[in-house]
Amino acid sequence: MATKPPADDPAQDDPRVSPPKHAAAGIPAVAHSLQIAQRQMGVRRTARTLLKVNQKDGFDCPGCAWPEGDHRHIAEFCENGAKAVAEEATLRRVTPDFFAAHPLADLFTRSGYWLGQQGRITEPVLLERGAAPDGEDRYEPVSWERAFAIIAEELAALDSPDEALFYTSGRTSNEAAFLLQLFAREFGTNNLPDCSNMCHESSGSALSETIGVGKGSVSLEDIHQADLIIVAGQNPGTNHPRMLSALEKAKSAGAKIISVNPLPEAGLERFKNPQTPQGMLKGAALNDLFLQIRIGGDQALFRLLNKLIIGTPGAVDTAFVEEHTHGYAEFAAAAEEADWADTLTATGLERADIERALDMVLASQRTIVCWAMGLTQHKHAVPTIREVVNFSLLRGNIGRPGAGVCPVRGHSNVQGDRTMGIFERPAPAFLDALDREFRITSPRHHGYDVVRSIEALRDGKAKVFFAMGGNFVAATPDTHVTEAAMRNARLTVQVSTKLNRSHAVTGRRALILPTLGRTDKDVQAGGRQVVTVEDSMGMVHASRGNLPPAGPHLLSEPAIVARMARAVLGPASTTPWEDFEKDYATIRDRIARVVPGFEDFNARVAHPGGFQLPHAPRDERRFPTATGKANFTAAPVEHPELPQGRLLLQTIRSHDQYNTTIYGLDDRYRGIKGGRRVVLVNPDDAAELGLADGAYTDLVSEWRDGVERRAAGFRVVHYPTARGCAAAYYPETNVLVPLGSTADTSNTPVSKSVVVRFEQPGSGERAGQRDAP
Ligand SMILES: Nc1nc2c(c(=O)[nH]1)N[C@H]1C(S)=C(S)[C@@H](COP(=O)(O)OP(=O)(O)OC[C@H]3O[C@@H](n4cnc5c(=O)[nH]c(N)nc54)[C@H](O)[C@@H]3O)O[C@H]1N2
Ligand SMILES: Nc1nc2c(c(=O)[nH]1)N[C@H]1C(S)=C(S)[C@@H](COP(=O)(O)OP(=O)(O)OC[C@H]3O[C@@H](n4cnc5c(=O)[nH]c(N)nc54)[C@H](O)[C@@H]3O)O[C@H]1N2
Ligand SMILES: [Mo]
Repeated sequence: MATKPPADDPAQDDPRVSPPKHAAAGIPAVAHSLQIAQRQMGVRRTARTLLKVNQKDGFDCPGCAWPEGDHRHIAEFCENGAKAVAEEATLRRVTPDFFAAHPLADLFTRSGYWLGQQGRITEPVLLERGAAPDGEDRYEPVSWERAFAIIAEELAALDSPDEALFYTSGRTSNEAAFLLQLFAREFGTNNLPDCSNMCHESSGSALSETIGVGKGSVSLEDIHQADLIIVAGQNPGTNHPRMLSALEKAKSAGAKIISVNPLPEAGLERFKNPQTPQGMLKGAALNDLFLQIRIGGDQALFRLLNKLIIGTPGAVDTAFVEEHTHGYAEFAAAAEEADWADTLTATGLERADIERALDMVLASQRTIVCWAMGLTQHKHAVPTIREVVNFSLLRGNIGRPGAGVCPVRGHSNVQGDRTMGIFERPAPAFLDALDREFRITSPRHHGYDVVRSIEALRDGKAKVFFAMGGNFVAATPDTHVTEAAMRNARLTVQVSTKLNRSHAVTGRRALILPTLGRTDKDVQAGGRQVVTVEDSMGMVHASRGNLPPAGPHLLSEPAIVARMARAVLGPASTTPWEDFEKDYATIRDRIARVVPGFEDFNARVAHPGGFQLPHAPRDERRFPTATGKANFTAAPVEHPELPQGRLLLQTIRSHDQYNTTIYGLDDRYRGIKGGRRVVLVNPDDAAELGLADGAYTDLVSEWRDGVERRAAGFRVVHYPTARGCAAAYYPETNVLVPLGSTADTSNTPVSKSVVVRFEQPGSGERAGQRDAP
């Protein structure tokens, strides 16, 4: 039967290991995604659903935030998009019977994979810890009315609105996000942490300060027109597969590609485009140069390149620098100090590699730098990205075709949620507009981000936690600290499509509120609704689900916020929450009046393909920064220090996962099958450390607070990563990331450079580990 979840919860530390692949996509990708899709939803629904992904009258893919482009193929194919859709459109269901059979203590022992495989949640449920006569805490059905009354009761009991936290994950539509932030501010808090705090916050911080807008400056067309594309700290073959088609197109127009990564990632080596017969069989090599950098070495690399550019006569675009930038002299003086020997140490690269990169940079008139978590999740992430901006400014590569900075976003609407005001440090101008429109008084003091939210829960300063999607407990650092913090809450509320670990670690009272996903048809009193999203390149477009919802009791995200708001704020609120729920166009009318760039929102989003938001640096070479110009910055160069006998661990995604959602236990491109508790180590480092391939080891993280953080029972895999570096999957390794280890300025957890030592597992044997810590 197509829809049965796996009965057992397999151990995840005994994979089959084969050499990594050198090409991505192709026939295995199609086969693998269809297999996963049909397992979840059968053959007919698979066909019906996958045909609607990213079509102009269909829904926005709940996978990544890569843009669609104007010429869509019928069923533009993306393996991981297909898996994301299958995961949501599954025919498996989690009903109240499931919760009766699986008390909290049982859910807690399950892996994230097993929990997710159970299917879509169909009814609201409530758990009251310690209330069951048999002593077994379990979720029980609760009416929506009662659920909202409980939220109202717990919020009313707080000493201050700042004791409540409203988390958002990046799948939430613009409409739901706008309502949630409005509700939070009307209630009286800016505590709006979101997944962005753990993701591209460093990009936002670096870009707003230097170019005046916290978003990337390129469109898909620019990618197609570039001479040189540098992909630094990103694994598009797995995480943004459709980006490979864009890179292929750029290449066929003559572009060169440099990838900067400690790992040789299959998609960048060779891409087999499933859209063309030729591509499917042979594929195209994408990479012209692979810089196998040491983790955390990027700032040093870009700084030296910048010095070399400045030292090359005629290489700096002096007209651009003079007219549009600020701080050049100071920056040039700092760059002058960059030193070959230090850079080679920091990067682990050869001099010849950097010289080749420089030649390609100087030969290019239009350069784009793309990046993702490999740059954002380090202590010095913000100065690293600022250095990328310096690099772009030097040759005038911002604000003209085929050039720019391109942080590639993660969740499909994470950028839109921020545009809608999901931010703990909102701009005063945004709050002024919100207040005028709704005749409210938003608080002006900043709220908590993700890390500060955990600290607040831990310290008893926050007592109600509400999550619009996501999996806060598993996605955040320092798992044991976070779990203890969560249990301190009086009430935790999870608005979710599927089960995850955050449902197994709860406050004293816990609600699970089941909601519609992207693929579900959304019908309200005012008729069939569409929602809107913004992709990584600032294109806003409509998304229309077409499947019957997972059950009759689900509410949409906007409906949940609207009803919660009415229950909590009562008649004192003059906001028309009921109208908002009935007809989302009325929400968009308000967005149009509050958020710049959304004028005439309803009319413009009705246009197939949507519209592009303005971006002053990209469109007019105008830089709305404090100096009124694009800012060069000259931070000291840093790179992680590594004591003897330790490696720098980065925590990454496998090919079969979407963040904490585990689709399967394989990482095909890296040659890992049937398990996730692996650690990838360079064979030379392994030899020095006495780590045989296939041996089991505990990972112990070392951090200045002296607390021991251990992830037990990982199988060692000898792998061609850069020297001094190791890699293992997230979220299994989040237990190793100290809560206090965050990026300067952005406060993003440092998930990509954790200093670890290796210890023999206590038992001397593998322990049959699942992924639950
Ligand atoms: N299928 C699928 N798609 C996804 C996701 C998913 O989990 N699954 N997640 C989505 C989300 S929310 C996000 S944010 C993105 C994440 O997309 P990515 O950022 O591609 O995801 P990661 O797996 O974290 O990979 C980080 C990459 O950076 C490299 N790296 C690590 N440290 C360094 C460094 O110091 N320097 C350099 N130059 N490189 C480094 C790693 O080797 C790896 O290739 O993908 C989105 N899309
Ligand atoms: N160690 C380490 N930690 C990391 C990272 C890392 O690279 N390393 N990456 C970080 C990054 S980049 C990110 S973005 C975060 C991700 O953090 P989150 O966004 O919190 O986590 P997800 O795993 O994406 O959330 C998955 C859950 O969202 C719910 N969901 C899915 N679709 C919907 C929907 O349409 N509506 C609602 N309401 N719920 C839905 C489902 O219940 C599902 O279980 O993790 C961060 N944590
Ligand atoms: Mo992300």
